[in-house]
This record gives sequence, structure tokens and C-alpha cells, in this order.
Amino acid sequence: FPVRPETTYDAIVVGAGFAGLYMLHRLRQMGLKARVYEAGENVGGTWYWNRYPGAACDIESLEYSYSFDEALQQEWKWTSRFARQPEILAYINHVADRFDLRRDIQFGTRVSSAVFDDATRCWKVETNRGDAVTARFCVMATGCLSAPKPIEYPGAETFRGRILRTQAWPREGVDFTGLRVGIVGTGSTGIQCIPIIASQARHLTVFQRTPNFSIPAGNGPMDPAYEKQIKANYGELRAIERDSDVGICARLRPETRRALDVDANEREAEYERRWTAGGLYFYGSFVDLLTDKAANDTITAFAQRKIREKITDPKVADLLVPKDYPFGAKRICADTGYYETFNRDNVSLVDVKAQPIREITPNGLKVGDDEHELDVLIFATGFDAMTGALASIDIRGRDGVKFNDCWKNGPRNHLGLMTSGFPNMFMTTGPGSPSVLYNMVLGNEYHVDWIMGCITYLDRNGRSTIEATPEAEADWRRTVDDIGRQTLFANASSWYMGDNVPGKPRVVLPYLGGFRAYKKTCDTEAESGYPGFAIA
Ligand code: NA7
Repeated sequence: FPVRPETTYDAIVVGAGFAGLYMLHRLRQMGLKARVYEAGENVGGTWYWNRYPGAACDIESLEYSYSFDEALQQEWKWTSRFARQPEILAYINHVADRFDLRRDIQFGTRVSSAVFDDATRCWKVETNRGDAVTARFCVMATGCLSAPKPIEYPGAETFRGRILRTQAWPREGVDFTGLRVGIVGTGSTGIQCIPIIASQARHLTVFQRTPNFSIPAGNGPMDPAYEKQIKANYGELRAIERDSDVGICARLRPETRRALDVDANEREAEYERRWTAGGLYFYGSFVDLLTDKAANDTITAFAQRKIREKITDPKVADLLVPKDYPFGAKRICADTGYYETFNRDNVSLVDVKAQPIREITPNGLKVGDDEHELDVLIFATGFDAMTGALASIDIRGRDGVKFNDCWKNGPRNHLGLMTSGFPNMFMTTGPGSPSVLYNMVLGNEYHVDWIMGCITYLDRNGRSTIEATPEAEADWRRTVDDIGRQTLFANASSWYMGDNVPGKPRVVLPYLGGFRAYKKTCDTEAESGYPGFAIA
């Protein structure tokens, strides 16, 4: 018989992805009673939902994995250089079993509200399944890319074919054989699934609004010698990753030179070396690529040339080569045969910037005056990034203040971790932190460890609550904005800036000063007794 959950906990954790699982593990290690609520029917978060064909991580498996347990990282064997979604999900399931985490996780349950009670200094958390529990701490491990954007065109209910969303892909998979398929969206997701769908469908029509820069992933089976070498020096690698800006260091370290400090031949050679190395290493070719427009022009031109070379039809190449924004200012992608897919006879590209999508019709998609007839229409249109998942929960802090009112002009928090007026509510990889530009798994580990340090501090000092001060929060917002302005990120329209969601305020969402500097600030904050936080 199911046991009725206890109603009082030390901590409630929302989400059982990489962050939530490690959070639960650490809370338990400290002897705290915790419960995790997870909307999915199993662990995995991002990797549970995004099971579209071709889904894979663009950071190497040996790096995009937990570092907190030496036996785990030594014993787990990755089969490919960049793990595909099923393997990452298998890994996360292994972690849940290995550390016996499932007994404290309630699946298929979405947290609907979290309300702080001033009298008891506790959070009352309610779910869509009728749970009502209280806890001293509430950790929002809700993920940065977990609230899919709704379909933004009318007529979905009239479509006679099938509509699919990449972020909620059918578990049983989809057979596209013989079908006319359309896909809207050419971000990382679209770029991963388009080549695979094209190889199955009768015809694939790609509806592209903005072209993206994508680098060949260079994926393949794990090289046993490489794995052995990493595993023999894992501690050292992890230390280097934690002391870096992006946390991707195994094969090639990010350059410390500036692009224009070397001559054109050397620069080209460096770009070539990193382009060939595959994946996101190309990003680290020079240190100033995202802060100096002249430096960026050199990598932009290189990438444009490389992309153009792959495409047979010059008119198609004109559409696929990004021209209107600096390389890297939108999240770059990693692909396996993406651009080459447009050389196939059964693939066509439709520019929906020139002629906007009007509506979904019973037969397909109407773009300008043309109706494209389709059997399947796929939306790979992205997420309400970094704030969407939090906004979907009715969170109320001290004096009943609504979280969504506090954040209506953009996120407000200190160090991306806590918001004033919301005591003992932590967020992992929140806006104002650098995690989406860093190795997400390590970014989550860092946040969880910081939160545990904070909880330990409160307990050692006999205090009950902590929250950001309004002053520190305002300072941090200024810092994030100022650093953002020194980069080229504002020169593109992207989810980093909130531009991808109609009506969302345009602000720099991640901290763009690099993980190393961010970590130093957070470590100093903790070491000096949390001066930017009010402790009671
Ligand atoms: P992204 O990167 O936000 O990409 C979404 C794509 O969908 C992008 O090409 C968008 O074009 C396009 N899009 C979004 N809304 C529309 C509408 N309304 N009409 C036409 N096209 C649209 O999401 P992904 O899921 O691909 O990747 C998310 C992150 O996951 C990625 O950055 C990695 O960090 C991993 P736009 O550029 O907005 O013109």
C-alpha cells in the first residue's frame, strides 16, 4: 500500500534533473528530510523530456557528468564521445539507483504553489496531485530550458495531420517513412533532428526564421585510450574545469590569446584546428571573440565560409549562412550533417523571416500566400528560458508578495541564487548565474554545494532564514547588465536576452563574466559571512 507522504520536511526540491538529484543526495547526507517533486514520470529533467531523434549533448560525456563521486565517474562507461539522450538518461537513472534517491522523489507531480508563512518561517508547497506539505527550505531545481514555448500560430486544432513538439516527444518514437514532414525551428534542437528526419521522411520542409552557426560535432565511439587518460587524471581535469569560464577543457583548453594579437595565418590555423576538433571547442579559439567586434569578425567570416562550402545550391547557402549577428551571440550549435542535409532532393528550406508564418491550416502550414501541405508538423521552437519554469509556479514570499510581480520587469536576485522577500528559497542555475554558458552539470553541482554551505552556516549559527538584501540584488542586476553590455550578446536576438518570447522583457539573463569570476564572487560571499544576504 502506498504510504501517505509525511507533511513536514526540512526541504522541498522541485525537479529531479541533474540539479534536483544531487540536491537530494546532499540534503540526505546532512541528515535532512527532503522530498522531491518531479513533473515527469521518471528522473532526468531535460533528458527525460527531450527525446527527439538525434538529441545529444554538445559537451563531451566525460565532462558533462557528475564530478562529486570519484567511484561513479571512474566506473561509468560512456560509449560515445558526445552522449546521446538515451545514454544520458540511462546515466541519470543509474545515479538515482546508485544513491537510492527514488524513495524520496514523487513523480508525475507538478508543484503548483509555494507560499512562505511568516509566522512559522516555513514554505507551504502544494501540487497538482493534492499534496500540501511544509518545509523550511525550498529549492527550485526547475531547469533553464524546461518551459517550452507555446505554439505561436493559430489553427493547430484544425490540422488533420499530427503536431509534435520536440520537448515532449512521444516515448514510442515516430516513424516518418512516406510522410511529408515540416519543422519550425533551427536552433540546437532543430539542427540535431533535421538530418535524421530527412533521412526517413518522403519530404522534409524546414521553416527557418533565423539561421544559426553550427559546428560539426565530430561524434563517434569513445576512444578507450582517451577515456583511460581522462580517468587517470579526473581530479585534475575537474579542478581545471571549475577554474575555467566554460567548463569544457578535456580535449583543448580555451585560448588565452586575443584574436588580433596573432597574424592571419596563425588565426586561421587555430580556427581550423578547433573546427576539426569538433563541438564547442571552437568557441574557445581566442579569449576576446565575444567582447571585441573586430576579433569576432574573423571567426564569423571563418565559420560563414565553412558553412557555405558544404551547401551545393548558392541560393540555399545564402539563407543558411548567418549574416546578421556576430558568431556566438546566439547559442552556437553542434551538428552531424546538418548543412549537407539541404543538398538532399527531399529537403526544402522556407525562409519565414521574409514571408512570415500565418497559420496552421487543416492541410499544413500557411507561409505568406503559400500553403505547404504536410502530414506531420514539428515545433522545435525553444523555451521560455531561465525564468519560464519559475514563473509557472504560484510563488508567494513574505507578506504574500507574488514572485511574478517582483520579476515582471526581469529577474531580480543576488548571484542568481536568492531573491529578497523569499527567504530560504534557492534557485539552481537561475538567471544571473553563468550556468547556461558553462558545463551545466558542474554548474548545478556548484550551486547545490553553495546552498548546502549556506544551510550549514544557518544551522551552526542558530539562525532560521536567509534571503538576498534588496541592495545586493540591485547591485548584482547592475553587474550582470554592465558585463552583458561589454559583450556582443546584445547584438543578436536570442533566449539569452529574453527576445525569443513575445512580450518578455529584454534583459541579459545569464551572468556573462565567466564561471571563474562568478565562482570567486560566490565563494567570497560565503567566506565573509554572506554580506549580501539578510540572515535572521
Ligand atoms: P532555440 O535555440 O531557442 O531555437 C528555437 C528555434 O525556433 C530558433 O530557430 C527560432 O528562431 C525558432 N522559432 C522560435 N519561435 C518561432 C516562431 N514563432 N516562428 C518561427 N520560428 C521560431 O531552442 P532549441 O530548443 O533549439 O535549443 C535550446 C537550447 O538547448 C540551446 O540553445 C542549447 O543550449 C540546448 P529565431 O532564432 O528565434 O528567429
